[in-house]
Amino acid sequence: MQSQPETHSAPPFHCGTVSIAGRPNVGKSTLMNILIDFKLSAVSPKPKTTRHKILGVLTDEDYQVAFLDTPGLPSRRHDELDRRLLSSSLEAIHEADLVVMVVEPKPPGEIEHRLIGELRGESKQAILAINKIDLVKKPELLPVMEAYARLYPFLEIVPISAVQPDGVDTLLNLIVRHLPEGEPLFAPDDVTDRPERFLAAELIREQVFNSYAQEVPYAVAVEIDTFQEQSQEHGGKDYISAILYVERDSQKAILIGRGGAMLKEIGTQARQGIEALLERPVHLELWVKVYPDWQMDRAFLLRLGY
Ligand SMILES: Nc1nc2c(ncn2[C@@H]2O[C@H](COP(=O)(O)OP(=O)(O)O)[C@@H](O)[C@H]2O)c(=O)[nH]1
Ligand SMILES: [Mg+2]
Repeated sequence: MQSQPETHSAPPFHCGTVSIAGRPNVGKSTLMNILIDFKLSAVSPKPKTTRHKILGVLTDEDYQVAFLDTPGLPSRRHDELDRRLLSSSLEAIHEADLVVMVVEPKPPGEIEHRLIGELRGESKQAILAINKIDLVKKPELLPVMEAYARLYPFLEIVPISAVQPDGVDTLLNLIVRHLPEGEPLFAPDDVTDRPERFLAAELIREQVFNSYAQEVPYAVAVEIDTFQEQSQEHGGKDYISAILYVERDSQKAILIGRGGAMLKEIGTQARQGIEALLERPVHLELWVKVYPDWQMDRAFLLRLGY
């Protein structure tokens, strides 16, 4: 190819897929939401809130990053759902141009060793983000950074706090710097490839995770039954009806609450979240059904996009 005399040298455009990996509850979804500046991925104080590989796209003048939030590596593999969570997390690592491995400011444990094994297997380019540094004192960080540096040739090791947020801009700059040059894959306004009905179901599931104690959230699957935009029957609001599947009658009773109070509360919270997402008024109806062992039903899991 003949070299052209350059009159304007625009900075190169960096573009690529970045998988956010790590054990459950380290703050992967919180980090992705803050990075893309959009409340896309469900967040709760409980591990394994995320059940899908979720794409979040961030576009700027000279870069586009396609982040993949992942369920994270579970420590156990009991049922079909666990297996799917693990395989979609591993898939996301394989697909990525770059992996951001998120850890807590603690020495590496079994899951971290396993994850690094996966990275090593493919000689993956990876950045380590040590999250939740707001919870520890500075001197505690250094030995953690050293321990990780010994385990894998991370491109960068960046201490951050996704909630404050602190260090996230630095992290983003480093991510972009290490992405290949290339053309954008998504339109500038695209935030995700997930349809609105998926995001609505996730907002409902997030409320369940934030409103109930241990057992119930893990027993719940949410399916959007009807999604009618600007329904005439509902005064021009979007009409959404969703089914919350639980495994047992006892869970159904807990989910609904005395006189339906709990379900009503979840409905109100979720509706507000969905309205913020769609920027339209919404009429939301929630139904509860018992479906024993839905976590074992491969076809059902596929239907829900797991
Ligand atoms: N103190 C603190 N908490 C955080 C931070 N990042 C996330 N969290 C909390 O950790 C919990 C799990 O976060 P989430 O993003 O759902 O983790 P994920 O399972 O890795 O996606 C939530 O309660 C978050 O608010 C952080 O930087 N500092
Ligand atoms: Mg998550």
